[in-house]
Amino acid sequence: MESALTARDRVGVQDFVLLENFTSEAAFIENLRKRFKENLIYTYIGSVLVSVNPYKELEIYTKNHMERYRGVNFYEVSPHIYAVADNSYRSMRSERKDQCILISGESGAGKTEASKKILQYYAVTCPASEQVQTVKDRLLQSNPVLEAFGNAKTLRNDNSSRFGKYMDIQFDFKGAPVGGHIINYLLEKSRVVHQNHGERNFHIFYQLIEGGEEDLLRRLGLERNPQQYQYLVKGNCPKVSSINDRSDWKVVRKALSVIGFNEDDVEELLNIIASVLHLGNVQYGGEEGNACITSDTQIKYLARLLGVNGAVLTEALTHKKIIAKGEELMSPLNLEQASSARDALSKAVYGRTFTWLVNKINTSLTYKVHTHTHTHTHTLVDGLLSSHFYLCCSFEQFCINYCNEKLQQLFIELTLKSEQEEYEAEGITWEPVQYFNNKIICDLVEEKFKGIISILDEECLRPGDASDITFLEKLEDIVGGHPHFVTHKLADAKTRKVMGRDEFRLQHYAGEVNYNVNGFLDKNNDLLFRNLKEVMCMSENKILTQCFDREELSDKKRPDTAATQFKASLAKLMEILMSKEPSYVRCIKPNDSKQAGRFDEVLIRHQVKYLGLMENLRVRRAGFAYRRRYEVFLQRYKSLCPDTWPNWQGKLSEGVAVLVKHLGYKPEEYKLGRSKIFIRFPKTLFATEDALETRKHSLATKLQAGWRGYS
Ligand code: AD9
Ligand code: MG
Repeated sequence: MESALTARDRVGVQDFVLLENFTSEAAFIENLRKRFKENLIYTYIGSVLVSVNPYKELEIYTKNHMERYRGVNFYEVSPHIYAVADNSYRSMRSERKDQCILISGESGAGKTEASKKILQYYAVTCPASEQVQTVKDRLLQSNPVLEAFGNAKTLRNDNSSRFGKYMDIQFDFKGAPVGGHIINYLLEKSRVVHQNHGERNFHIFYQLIEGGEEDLLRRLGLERNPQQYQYLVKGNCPKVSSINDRSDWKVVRKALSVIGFNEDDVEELLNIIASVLHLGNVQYGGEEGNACITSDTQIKYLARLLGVNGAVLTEALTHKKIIAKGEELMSPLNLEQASSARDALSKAVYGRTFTWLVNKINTSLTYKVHTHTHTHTHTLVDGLLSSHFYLCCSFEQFCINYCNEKLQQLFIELTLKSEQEEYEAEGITWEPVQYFNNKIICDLVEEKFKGIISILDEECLRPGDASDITFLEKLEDIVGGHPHFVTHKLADAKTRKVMGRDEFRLQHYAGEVNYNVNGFLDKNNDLLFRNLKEVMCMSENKILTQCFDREELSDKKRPDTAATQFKASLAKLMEILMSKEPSYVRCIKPNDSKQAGRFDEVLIRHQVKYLGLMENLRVRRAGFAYRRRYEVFLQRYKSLCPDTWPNWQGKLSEGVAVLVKHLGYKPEEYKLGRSKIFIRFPKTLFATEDALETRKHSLATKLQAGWRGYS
């Protein structure tokens, strides 16, 4: 039998708080490596779950595994995503408090897979009636649909979520899921019209082309060859070995009907998807710089599929409506303007259809209130975080990194808060922990009037010569003195070497990032020419009539900019999350080649840093490494003390006091709270674990000797 000591040597500790040298990043990574080698992909930091993507199927997600984690305390079984799901579910039921699970990590780290595992866990283990079964099915089936429309093959992940997702599940008083709600954030719309080399557009396009039935494709005017479509050829990557578009198409079609889409809905939806492909093939030519459309083939299809007038659409794709001296004039677009108007239309149509899709799924998940109205919600948040470590970032990454900062702030605040609350509840003196508060960076980005977003908005609204460069200059004027901000002009000689003149650099909590201001104004404006909007408002496509509201045309007020909308939705999200009890899953990607068994230390060290794991561990270890409820502690170790073994009769806390005295714990090594024992150093606990192991070993030897005696 392997002793506890050698087992620890081989597989590491299952909770980082038990690391002797808890401030050492090297020790942290070594522990992760040991466990990864043994296929132990999960490790805790207290109640935070750290997960390393194994890039292979592990036999740890069976129904048996689910059963094993049901109703069991965190530390009785090895770390698992099911333990987090189950604990969170039980807290919701017993404490009647809303819960949320925040899943973070860089692209390809396993966030989406983790959220699916949690959902499956609830689908299998929660009670179900017929009505509940429908909700469960719909919750599960919303995944393939959202992935078809919102995921794509990127260089980092063959199934990368190109949007952030917040998913609420409502449970009734019996603990059965009775409804749900999804909010989507920041769909990467630019992917619809452009993909980098080796990447693809959203899955749905390929699924439709590869899997769509003959007569469907005929109706949509599509050919069964993705290479025919301008919007699908940019990345030069029509096929991906890990993806079967044809069978995925079947899965998606089925999922749509489970969610409650009827044939009409599906037809209108596919009309739109096909229209985007036709739009991409609209080519411009023209004399004297004025754009005109070279062939009307696409316009014919577009007119039919979108239910719009072809001539009006043609005009809108080649002209811009301007109002001069109170009169409306059509001003011709040049080739470049026309192509970007066309692409803006494709992005708007796709983006709004995606939001429509989410709303439609939400309608199907809406909880129909019956006799009981008391529900608690459970939230899963996936995909809002991605890597900081791009050399140079764009507007989109700026938004994502801003979100990272906010979530980090929430994480630190809530971790500290829950530590503090636990100490108070247990009657133990709280020892304050020093930590870096990244509020200063959040303020730099979001503060009213003098934050980066406000400055950007102002430039977007300013008529005249506003440009990306004037935006950069404004930044220098207003936030130039901020300790976390620098530009080429303001930087010291060393930093200047690694910065372009059109960049600004933010010192994020996890490291420095350069942002190139190119495109910031356009992307933040996210404008669609008025006449294109008008055409869409006239569309007879039932989905588009919901996406393009005529009121938008009459409304004189400008819509909010992209960054301001995002800031508002983020503020709302933070408010929701603050009101819930959080659990965290921190996902780590072991290598950049999507390979099983490869542990790339440099890459992992980066992630440990930007996920703030060392900081998290420090906070968690500031007081006591280990804490356990009295009954759990006594149950596990009572055999080590004759006075508590086999059955302790008195109060649990007194039993534990007797037990630790017998084990020789020194007063500075532990504290007894109201319901828990707190142990300061891991070595104390290890000594007790080893004593337990030795006892089991000697019992087993005696038993064997006994049997031999009888045979
Ligand atoms: V992104 O930010 O959406 O680009 P995610 O969501 O973090 O990213 P995802 O969950 O999609 O990554 O995981 C990427 C791939 O890793 C999956 O398609 C699986 O092939 C693989 N993976 C992730 N987690 C597991 C796991 N627990 N077991 C086996 C896994 N494979
Ligand atoms: Mg994902």
